[in-house]
Amino acid sequence: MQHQLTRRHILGMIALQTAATAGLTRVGLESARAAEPAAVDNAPAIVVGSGYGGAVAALRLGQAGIRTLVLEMGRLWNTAGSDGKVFCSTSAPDQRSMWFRTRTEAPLASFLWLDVVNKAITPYPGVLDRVHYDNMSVYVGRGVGGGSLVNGGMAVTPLKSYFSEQFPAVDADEMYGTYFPRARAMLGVNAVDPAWFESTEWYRFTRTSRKAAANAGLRTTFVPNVYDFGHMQREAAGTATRSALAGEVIYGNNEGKRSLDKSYLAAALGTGNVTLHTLEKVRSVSRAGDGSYLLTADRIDDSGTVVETRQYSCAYLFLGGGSVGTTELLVRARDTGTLPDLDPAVGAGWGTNGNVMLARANHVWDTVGADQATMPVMGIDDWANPDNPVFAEIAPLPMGFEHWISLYLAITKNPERASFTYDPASGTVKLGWSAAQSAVSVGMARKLFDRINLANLTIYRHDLFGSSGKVFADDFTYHPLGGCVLGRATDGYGRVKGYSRLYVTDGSLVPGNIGVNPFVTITALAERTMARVLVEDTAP
Ligand code: FAE
Repeated sequence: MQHQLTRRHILGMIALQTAATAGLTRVGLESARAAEPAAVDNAPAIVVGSGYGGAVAALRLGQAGIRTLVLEMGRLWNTAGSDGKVFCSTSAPDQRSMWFRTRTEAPLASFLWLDVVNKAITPYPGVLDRVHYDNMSVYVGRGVGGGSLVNGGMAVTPLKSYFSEQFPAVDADEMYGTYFPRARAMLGVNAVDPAWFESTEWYRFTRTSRKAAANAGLRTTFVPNVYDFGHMQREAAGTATRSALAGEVIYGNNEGKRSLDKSYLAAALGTGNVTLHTLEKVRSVSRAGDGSYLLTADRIDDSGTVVETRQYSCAYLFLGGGSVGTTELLVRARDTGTLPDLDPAVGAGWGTNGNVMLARANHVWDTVGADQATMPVMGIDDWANPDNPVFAEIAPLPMGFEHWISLYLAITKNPERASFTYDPASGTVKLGWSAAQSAVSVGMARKLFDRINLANLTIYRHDLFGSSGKVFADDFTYHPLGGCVLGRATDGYGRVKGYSRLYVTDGSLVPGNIGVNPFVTITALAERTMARVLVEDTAP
């Protein structure tokens, strides 16, 4: 891994590890001595959520010497279960897999139309959640590290021209010169060794998809990742414990992946200024007469029972709950009157990054291999095609036997957007996404993959997304984006309109689509926000 660990990282990692071993739900630097930080009810700065946006905010606040409290609804994922592993495997999921479910809800629901994928589990604060709205569900990570715990690690920097199209008011030269490189370095982005890629059985599936794309005249491109490819090669050589080569990904990686608890969050804790409370869900935000923010948070136990409701206050509030987490909090605050001056643009501009999952059946001679690494390293890049811009990740489908399936997660340039609204009758926040809006993504994905099928004389698989024979999985997204769009619900730096000292730092800033997998963009934008805010806004 290119990234060098600093003393702060190491201290922070020890604190996280010791806190987990000691069963602490509050973590600070003192946790390195197995001491639980005292419960606090106020801090100069509070950060909600510990995904990419939250982790960047926590580190930069801590480095600036500002005492900061991070509130995360998920748990700390550093303790081994009875099987000696922190995370459960994808093929034999247990309670650790999903957030308070009695049955797993994996994206690929079936094989040969058979209901063989999902399993009964005990409700528990598991690491992957699927948040259901009408016509769309959103996969998110839950725990210290948010989405970094469950994602495929693809660390893609968007095309500069498309970034500028989506963020016309942001200085793209500064982003590509300063903040994208800063984000990549901090995240520990690295690339697969091309020679190893060409020769290893573990990426046969990718080479087969590359050939099929080339037969249709399409370009493929390598994409970097935050999984340590040195570790992966050692896994292949039998000198390291297998994780990416043992089918682990959506329910967490036990080895190899540089998730946020090993990068930004470890460094944040290492500053000594950051405390993290786990299993605490912020349910409302309001403002006191003196201008400070008041938060109400429910602390839950492993059964999901609320064991305590706590009040917090802070001068500076950073929202990093992710596109749906942050947007739901703010829509609720505006429409129930606790933050009535929020802009009407809060809740609007949400999209799925045009996500569609699909699979093709290859000819018998085009094998994909029984052995497949779970970290994607290549995409079909047809984004420059003005008639039908699509970037399709070549996704793994490790089943331990040859199945001749090529799986893809297509990112399409779907212009459709939806809004979140508060429903007073049910007290819930709803998303106005329609099936017709998903059909736009499907139309674009179909156009590209019809072309690939035609050139290769191959067909789609009809058996992987439930018993109905669905070919295009268009009812879920891995890439929720928008809801508090930069420059609309906020100013050009994520400062929320209508309120001072209130910031959004996560995926809700991105206007619905970014053309590639989004976490590098989210991280880089958060770096840009923090750099500006720490200089311009009065230090607490
Ligand atoms: P996120 O990482 O979701 O973090 C939000 C955090 O806030 C979570 O830990 C929540 O539990 C917590 N939270 C939310 N609400 C509250 C509340 N009210 N109180 C307390 N805590 C709260 O947000 N992206 C890529 O770039 N490359 C990939 O390869 C990739 N693969 C993916 C695969 C899967 C299966 C999934 C689900 C996603 C994938 N993504 C990928 C998307 C990526 O993980 C996602 O864009 C980022 O995690 C979003 O970062 P945020 O900071 O917005």
